[in-house]
Formats: sequence, structure tokens, C-alpha cells
Amino acid sequence: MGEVKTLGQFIIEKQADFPYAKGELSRLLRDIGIAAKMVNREVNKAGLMDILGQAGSTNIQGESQQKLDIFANEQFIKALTSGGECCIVASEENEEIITINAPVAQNAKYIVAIDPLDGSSNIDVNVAVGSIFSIYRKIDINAPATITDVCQPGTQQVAAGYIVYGSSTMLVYTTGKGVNGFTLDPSIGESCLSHPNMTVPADGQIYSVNEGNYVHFPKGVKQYIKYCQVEDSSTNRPYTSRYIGSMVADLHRNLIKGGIFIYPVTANAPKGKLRLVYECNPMAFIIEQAGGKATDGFNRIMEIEVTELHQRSPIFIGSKNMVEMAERFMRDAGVLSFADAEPLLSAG
Ligand code: P6P
Repeated sequence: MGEVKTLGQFIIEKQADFPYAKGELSRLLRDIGIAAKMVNREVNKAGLMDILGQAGSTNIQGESQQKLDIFANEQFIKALTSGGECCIVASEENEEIITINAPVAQNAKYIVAIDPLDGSSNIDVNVAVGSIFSIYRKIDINAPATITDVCQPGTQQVAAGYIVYGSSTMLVYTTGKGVNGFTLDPSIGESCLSHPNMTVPADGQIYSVNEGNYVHFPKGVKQYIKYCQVEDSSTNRPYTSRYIGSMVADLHRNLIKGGIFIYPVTANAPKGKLRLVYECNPMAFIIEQAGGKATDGFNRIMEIEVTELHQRSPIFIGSKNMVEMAERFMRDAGVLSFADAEPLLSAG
């Protein structure tokens, strides 16, 4: 049996990759790992606790809040506050940023943006959900942190990751030097390295999109979906449609197997549904570090200007060649009818 390496051991070991690191980022990642284990404990027994169902309140998105949403948000904020390395928490569940004034955090220089429980509408039906985090360094470490420190472009992230609460609970993260996955071993309460150096296949046969919105999709998306459905054994088509409705679960599967996840603009989401700061940017950082691609159909996600905390964006993310094919349809939609597309695309 191979050597078991825990998340904590791995974080410390990799700290050497950053010669000037004094351990703050390592401690911050540890704090996130602790919160994830607290959330996992409740997610795994949600059916047994009076924690299922609507909490009665709504979040700033106007979405009804499940009790686990609130619990998860509280766990991450508590862990980040007591850990002393985080000066601002930006959460999907809170309209405004949370400035951490605790004395322990007086020298904190990291900003953490979180989606504490993504896909929470799946909780009641026992489908995988996830938590997403994105970490920035304060722009001016000698000045108080502000919303400007949160609204940095995704290229400024120092780390990003997600936890997927599925058939097993995994934490996957990057600090800009590759992507590594850790599986929680409940018998020892530790997350152990199970997926070192994760890479997303350049090609895949899975496309993930909510086709219920087809009528309102941009023309390029409609044409790409039809392209996925054409029978052509030389390009392994038709592809398989897989859509869980939980971004973390869909992206985790596509990261491992290859595939593309698309949430374009729709009639109900004219700017896209997914949030740039705490969903699109962290997942884009991870997928790019794994060799994949993440755009809004035209522009790199991580270079999109962040103008507000809860800003939304369309997203095309996953296997590099699949995203680039979808981008071709988006770019050429003005001139490509589907019939026109086929000869051009079969030319490769
Ligand atoms: P739809 C969950 O609510 C979420 O934010 C993502 O996790 C998921 O990919 C998407 O929304 C699903 O949205 O409109 O297809 O139900």
C-alpha cells in the first residue's frame, strides 16, 4: 500500500515551492480544510437532522436558502475568522463583504471568496453538492482591505479549490503549480492525497448544459449542441450529455473524464447565471492549471474585469479542444448555419 499523505502534510511540503512563504497561506488552506470537514459532517447526515429544507430566508440572489447553506456559510466564516490569516470573506450568501476585525487577524493579508454550498437545491434529493473557494492577496498589505481587494481579476488568485460532497468527499485545489485532489478518510478524519497532478484530457465525449434552456440559447451554443449530437465515429460523436445541476459535481467529473460544461446567457440569465468571483474564477484557475480552458465564449474568464462582488458571467469550461470548438461556433455564429458548419468543422 502506498504512502498515505494527508492534506496537512502536503500543504506543508508544498510550502517549499514558495521560498518567501511564512506559512500564512498554508494555515489558510488548513482552516478551509477544517471548515470543509465540518460541512461534510452535516451534509452527510442531512437526512437525519432537522437541517433539510428551506430555511425560510432568502440570500442576496433572491434564492431560497436551505438550512445547510446557512450552516456551511457560518462554518467557513468561523474557521476563516479564528484562523487569523484572512482579512475579508466574500460569500455568495452575504450581500456585502465581511471584514474580519478579530485581533488575531490584524496582520492578515488574504482575501477569501466562497460559495459555501453550491448546488444546494440538490440537497433534499441526495445529489452531490460542493463548496468553492478563491484566495487573493491584499493589493496593498499596509492598507486596510476593501472591496477593491476582492474585485481583482481571476489572474491574481493565489489559490483556488473546491470540495465535492459526493460518493466520497474530495478537496481539490491549486496554488498555481498544478492541481491535486484529496479524499476524506472518515476513519481517521483526514483528507489524503488520492489524485496527484490532476489533468483534464484535451478531448472528451461529455457535454454538460441545461438543454431545457435551448430555445433561449445563443445561436452558437445551439449549433455546438447539434455538433455534439452528430454521428461521426472519427470524432467520437455523438457525445454523451451529462448534467447534474451542481457545477462542482459536473466540473469534477469533466476534470477527471474530459468534457465541457456550458452555462451561457439565457432569457432568465441575460448575463449568465454563475458568479464570476466565487464560482467561475476559482473553477477557471483549477481547470487551466489542469491543462483545460475557461472562457465566456469569447474571452478568458480569468481576465474578465470584476466590477461588482456578485457579478455573473457566461462560462464555457473544460477540455481545451472542446472549449475551442464551442468558441468557434460562438465566433462564427453570424455566418455559420449548422449545415455550413459541418464541412468547415470536418476539415478540422
Ligand atoms: P440550472 C446551482 O444552483 C448552480 O449555481 C450551479 O451549481 C449549477 O451548475 C447551476 O446553478 C444549475 O443551474 O439553471 O441549470 O438549474
